[in-house]
Amino acid sequence: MSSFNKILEASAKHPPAEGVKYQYGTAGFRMKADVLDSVVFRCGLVASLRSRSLGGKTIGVMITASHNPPVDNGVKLVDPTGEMLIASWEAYATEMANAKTDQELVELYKALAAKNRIDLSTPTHVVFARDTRASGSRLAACLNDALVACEAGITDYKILTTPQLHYIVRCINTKGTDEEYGEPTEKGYYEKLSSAFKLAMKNKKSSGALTVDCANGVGGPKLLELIKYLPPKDESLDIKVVNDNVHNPDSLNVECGADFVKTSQRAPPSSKAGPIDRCCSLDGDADRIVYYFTDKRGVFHLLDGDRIAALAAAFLADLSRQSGLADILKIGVVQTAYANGASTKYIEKDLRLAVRCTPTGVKYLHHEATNFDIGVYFEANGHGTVIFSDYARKNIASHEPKSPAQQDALEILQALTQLINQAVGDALSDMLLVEVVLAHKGWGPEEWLGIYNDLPNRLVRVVVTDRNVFVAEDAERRLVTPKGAQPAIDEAVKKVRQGRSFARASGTEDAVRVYAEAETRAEADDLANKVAAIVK
Ligand code: 16G
Ligand code: ZN
Repeated sequence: MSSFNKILEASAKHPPAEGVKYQYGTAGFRMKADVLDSVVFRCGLVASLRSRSLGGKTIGVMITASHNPPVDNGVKLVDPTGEMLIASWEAYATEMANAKTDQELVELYKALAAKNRIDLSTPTHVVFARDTRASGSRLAACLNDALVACEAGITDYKILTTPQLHYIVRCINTKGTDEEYGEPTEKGYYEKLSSAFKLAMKNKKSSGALTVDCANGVGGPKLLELIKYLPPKDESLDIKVVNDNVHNPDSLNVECGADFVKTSQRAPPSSKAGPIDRCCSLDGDADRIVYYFTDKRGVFHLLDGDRIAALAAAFLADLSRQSGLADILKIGVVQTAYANGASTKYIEKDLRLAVRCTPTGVKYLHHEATNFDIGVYFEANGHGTVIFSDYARKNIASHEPKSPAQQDALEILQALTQLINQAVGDALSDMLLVEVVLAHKGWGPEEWLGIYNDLPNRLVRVVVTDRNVFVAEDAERRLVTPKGAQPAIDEAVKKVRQGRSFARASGTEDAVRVYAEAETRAEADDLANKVAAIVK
């Protein structure tokens, strides 16, 4: 049977749901799991084409819906560097997902191959994994059917965190090159992180335990595995794992996890942490993290992505100075418009580092961060990492220290280039990074909170008839249309002290989001409501 006929036959077993329009959004396809079979199947076809278009490089497919409810699922593709799929191929995935018939799908497959001059006999390799959702194994079987039909090389890594799959893709594609990233196995991932962590800690011991809320998702079992590779808790870092129940898939992201904590601005109700206890929460696929604690008066404090970026940037700037590399390494921080104005001010004025702003979505931040030698990027919601350029990596690896102090700082910096996931934001790697910084500074969460005072802010979700009329510019900080909206927002902003506000169409929901900050809580709330009324 020809390979086209095999695809036709296999596709017939995975018909699309009627009346559903699919779109590859900011983080892939994401919706109710029961309408995703055809989409995941078709993503298999796209992944194999993408792999063939790059001469057989390995492509990843991750089945997850991150912080969404348990009934949802999703699928996203990983490019050979371990970064997200390039935008032009997102459009192909959307086209394929919306093909009405099996025949139309095969015609599209052929057309894409022709358009990109893809030789369909090129060997191909697609690796995939899923989070702990109940629908994951069914969807993985759909993907597998597609890969078999188009004669792809397949490796099923079963259950992994999203960043682990990105790591594996990067390892496979760099194997045997100068850029070799690590062993393309889950064990290789733990070994790389734990040995880098040991080196970066330099025998420092963290003060007090760290409680990690794993959102009842894949981060739980994976963190428990990672802990086996870390130094004994009484010598280094004591991690208490909570919300790691993956046997009840219905508890995933429910009243716990990074999104719950960030959105509701409180600890998971199940939390047993005491005053000043350091806590953090991962999201459902462990690519996002936020820290928090409750002070002695019982007031909750969030240490979000902006704080992680500020902490990491401060530490990296110190290390590059202390190691004698400050003159040759350009360090910068990338944020989105959601970053609290106080964090931006702290980074620019106190740390004297460059700050860039991009539209929302990890791929934009990641791309912008590559313009620095050391690019720190975080969204306020906890997605982010630090990227070292080739130039930075080479200089950090080969620099000759001129004193024991320089040597010390250099060794930590070298370890950080290994500890921090270079492919994508990674909650487990980010957590170890934060722990290294806090241990070296001898800080607890209060000192970290004290680096700047957040401006009071408010986020409002506005349901509109058509979010597509909300076109933004200047990294989503200003609206081009509807006409008249931006001048009205400017007017409202002018009236409050330290005011800043913007409205942007969500990339994941049918809504417009309004953000406002100001000197006081009342002014921030008032400004958010005014801007919401303008866009409604
Ligand atoms: C997606 C993005 C996330 C962003 C969020 C914004 C990735 C992996 N995820 O979840 O970074 O913050 O969308 O959602 O890029 P919104 O457009 O609905 O506000
Ligand atoms: Zn996630």
